[in-house]
Amino acid sequence: MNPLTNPTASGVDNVLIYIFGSSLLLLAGITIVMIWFVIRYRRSKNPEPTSDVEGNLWLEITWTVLPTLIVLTMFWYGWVNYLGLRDVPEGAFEVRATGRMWSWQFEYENGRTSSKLYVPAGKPIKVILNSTDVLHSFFMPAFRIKRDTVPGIETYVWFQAPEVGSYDIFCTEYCGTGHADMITSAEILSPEEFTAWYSEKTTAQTVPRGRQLLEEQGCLGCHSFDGSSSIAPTFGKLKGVKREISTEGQKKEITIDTDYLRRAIRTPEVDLVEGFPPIMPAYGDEISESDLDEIINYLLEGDTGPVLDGNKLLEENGCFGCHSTDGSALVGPSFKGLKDRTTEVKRDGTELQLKVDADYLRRAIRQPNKEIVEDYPAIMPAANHLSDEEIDAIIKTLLKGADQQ
Ligand code: HEC
Ligand code: HEC
Ligand SMILES: [Cu+2]
Repeated sequence: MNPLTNPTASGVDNVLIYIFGSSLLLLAGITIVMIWFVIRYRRSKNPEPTSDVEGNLWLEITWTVLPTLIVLTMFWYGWVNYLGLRDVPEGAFEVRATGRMWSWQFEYENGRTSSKLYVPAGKPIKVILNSTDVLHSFFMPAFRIKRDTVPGIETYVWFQAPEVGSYDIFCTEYCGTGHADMITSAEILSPEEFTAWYSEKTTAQTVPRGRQLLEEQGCLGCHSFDGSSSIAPTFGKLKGVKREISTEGQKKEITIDTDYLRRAIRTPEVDLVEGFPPIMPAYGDEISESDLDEIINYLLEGDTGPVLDGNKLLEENGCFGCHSTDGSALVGPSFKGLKDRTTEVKRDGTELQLKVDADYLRRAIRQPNKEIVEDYPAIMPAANHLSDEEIDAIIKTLLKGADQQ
């Protein structure tokens, strides 16, 4: 197959042009003959009938057989191209698309998930369709493919993008309040870009914030984690580590804790680590208090590897389809200010006032229909596919304040 074509679109377009074109020709032909007859045989010109034709067998056969053939070719051409839409070329790359109220989720063979469809250009793509709740319909206008997704039934579409680009994906089956939000895109990447994207660990994993700050603030210009820099003390798991320091010329041994690290960063000239020159600049306003806490935590605990990014998890799992971060109520309550909220819920018909904490949030996500928030419908889907670590990361983010990009 030529990678520079859009096979599904050209197939559908050709059928459309053929049917529309032949209809147009017939319309024009019949209209012209009709007008000509009206003028040529009008009564004022021919007061008396000029001929009395009984019939014409050959003419009748022609005008029966010819239109039948035209209609049959329309059917044939349409059928062949329909089969083209259903026959997925061999070696197609498979992606599962799940429709749910009110977002699409894409899942790849290696387990990666995303809220946009990422695929390589020039390769046939098979999209396996499913729905978790109600009828949705997967529609990619640029590729002329559209198919309903039905809970419990697996269907599919396929397409091939000739080149790199971004194309709309819609839901075209009215599925409730948030129907219009079920818009996303297919991001067609070059094969190299796609391979890179596909082999990234998972989008929900990121470098911890503390590590990012150390890099952004230039701390790693002097400090290292592996002892490779001798200008400044090596970072690592610093919690409980003993230090020889001198404060105003007085030597003493201390155990590293939060307060010590805070002083070491805000006022490095106060406590000097033995054996190092007093060259560390003091960091004031450029590091906010909350960023400083992140740095300190990171230094105390050391590098524990990539962490799960709660915001990305919320995004990828379609939580933002029903929950806002700006205080506005969508289908569900807003995530804004969750931490300081007392929420009114109904449990087994009894009304309760609950303080929002990690335990409550865990229940709200794992078993959303046990405690229903007042004034909201009990339609939140249980997030059964999320691991405990993922739920923990989400809860942490919700308590800190989720932030939808
Ligand atoms: C210009 C080089 C330089 C830069 C940039 C620098 N440091 Fe330092 N840092 C030092 C030196 C030298 C010491 C040891 C002397 C002292 O205590 O001031 C030190 C000490 C420390 C200590 C105490 C470490 C221990 O093991 O007791 C901490 C914590 C620290 N730095 C954090 C930071 C952070 C966080 C940043 C970035 C915001 C940073 N440093 C940027 C040079 C630097
Ligand atoms: C189909 C819409 C929908 C989706 C998708 C959805 N929720 Fe909800 N959520 C709701 C509704 C409606 C409520 C309120 C009724 C209830 O408690 O079940 C709710 C309640 C909550 C609450 C309790 C809020 C409070 O103010 O007490 C939390 C926490 C929550 N959802 C988190 C999530 C997370 C995390 C996800 C993604 C994994 C998610 N939701 C996905 C609709 C949704
Ligand atoms: Cu839908």
